[in-house]
Amino acid sequence: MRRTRFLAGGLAAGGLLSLTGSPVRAAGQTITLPFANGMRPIVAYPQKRPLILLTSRPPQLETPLAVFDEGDAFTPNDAFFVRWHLAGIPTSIDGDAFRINVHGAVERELSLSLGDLRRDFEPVEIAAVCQCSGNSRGYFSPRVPGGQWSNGAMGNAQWRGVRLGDVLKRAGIKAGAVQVRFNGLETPTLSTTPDFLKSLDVELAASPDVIVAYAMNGADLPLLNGFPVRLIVPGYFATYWVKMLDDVEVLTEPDQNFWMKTAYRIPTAGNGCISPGEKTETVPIGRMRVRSFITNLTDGQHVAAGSGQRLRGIAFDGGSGIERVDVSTDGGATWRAAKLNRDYGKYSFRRWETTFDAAAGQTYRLASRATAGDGSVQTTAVCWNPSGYLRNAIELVTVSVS
Ligand SMILES: Nc1nc2c(c(=O)[nH]1)N[C@H]1C(S)=C(S)[C@@H](COP(=O)(O)O)O[C@H]1N2
Ligand SMILES: [Mo]
Repeated sequence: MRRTRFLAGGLAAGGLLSLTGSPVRAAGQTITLPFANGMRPIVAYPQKRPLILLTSRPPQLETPLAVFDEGDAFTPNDAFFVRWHLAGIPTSIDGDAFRINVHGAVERELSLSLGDLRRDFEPVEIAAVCQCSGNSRGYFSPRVPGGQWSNGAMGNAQWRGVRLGDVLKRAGIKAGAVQVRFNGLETPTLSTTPDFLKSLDVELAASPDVIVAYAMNGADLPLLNGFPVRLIVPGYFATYWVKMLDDVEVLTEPDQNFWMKTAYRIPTAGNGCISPGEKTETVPIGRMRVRSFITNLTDGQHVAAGSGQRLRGIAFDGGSGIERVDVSTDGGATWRAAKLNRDYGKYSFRRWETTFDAAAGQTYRLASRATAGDGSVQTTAVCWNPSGYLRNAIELVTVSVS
C-alpha cells in the first residue's frame, strides 16, 4: 500500500514552490513546556500545521509529542520539526532552474537538475529518523545555552532520492580526497556570520545509505524541510542532513569551517558526557544514541481506572535497530517487555505497545527502556555536556488514576 502511494505520489519534477503566506498565530494559543521559561506560542507556518515556535528568525518549530502517537511510525510532513541556523532562507525556489553543483577534488564537475537526478540515477527509499543534536536540551541541568527544545526536535520519514555515492562516482573522486562538504541555498543575514557548511568523511559520504532526497513521505519536501533536495545521513544527528542542498565539494583537507571545527562537537571524555566545568578535547558529533518515549500519556495526566490501560510509544537508535523495549509502571523498579510493532528498518522509529492495570487511587511512574541491536540500552544516567547534546536517559511519565 505504502509503495503504491509513493509511486502515485505525484513527484512532479521541478515546478515553482513559492511561499507567499506568512506565519499564522492563533490568537493567544500557547503551550508550556515542562522546564523554566518553557512557554511557547503555537504558530502555523506555510505548509505546516500549528507547531511549537522556538524562534521565528531563523524559523525553529518543534513537533508536539502527541504527533508521534498518531497513525503509523512516520511523522507527517506538515508536523515535521523545523530548524534553521541562518535567516536568509529563500521563500521561492524554481525547481526547473535548480542545480546541484559537484566540484572540488573530482575528475568531472557536475551540474545536476532535478530531472537529471530522477532520470540518471537509481531511486532508493529509506525510513530514517532526523533528530537535532540539541533535542531535549531544555531538560539539561544545569541549563546550557542553545535552543531550549523539549523532545519534539525529531521526526521520522520515508525518504526517497538517489545515493550520494552514485553521484560522487559519476563525478569521480580524485585520490587524496578526505571529506565531502555540503552547502544549502540559504545565506546569513550578517556578513560576519559563517555560512552553514557541514562535511562528512569520504567513506561515510560514499556509503550506500547516504542519499540526496527529493521526496519525503511520498511528497515533495516542505520548503522549511529543505525543498527541493536535502541530504539524508541515516543514524547520524540531523546537523549533517543539509537542506536545500545545492553545493557538494570534495575536499583534500579536513574541513576547518566554524560548523565543523567549533560548533556541533561533543567531549571525547566520558563518551560525550562530562561534569559541568570539566574541560576536555572534542570531536564532531556523530551517531545518535538509543532513545524511547511514551507517546499516548503525558506527565501529570489522569487516567481512568481499569485493566488494560494502553501504553505505547516509539524507540530508535543510531542505526543498529531496536531489539526490545521494556516498560515499568513503578519508576524502574521492575520491567517487562512491550510488543514491538512493524519494523520499517534499522534507522526508523519503531512503535511499541502494551497495557497495564490502572487501579483507582493509585499513581504510576511509567517508563520505557529501549535496547538497540548493538546492545546499547537506555539507563537513568543523565548525560551532560556544555552544548546540550546526546540526551537519551530513561524518561519518567507519572499518571494518577481517578
Ligand atoms: N541548509 C541547512 N540545512 C540544515 C540546517 C541548516 O541550518 N541549513 N540545520 C541542520 C540541523 S542542525 C537540523 S536539526 C536539521 C533540521 O531539519 P528539519 O528542519 O527538516 O527538521 O537540518 C539540518 N540541515
Ligand atoms: Mo540541529
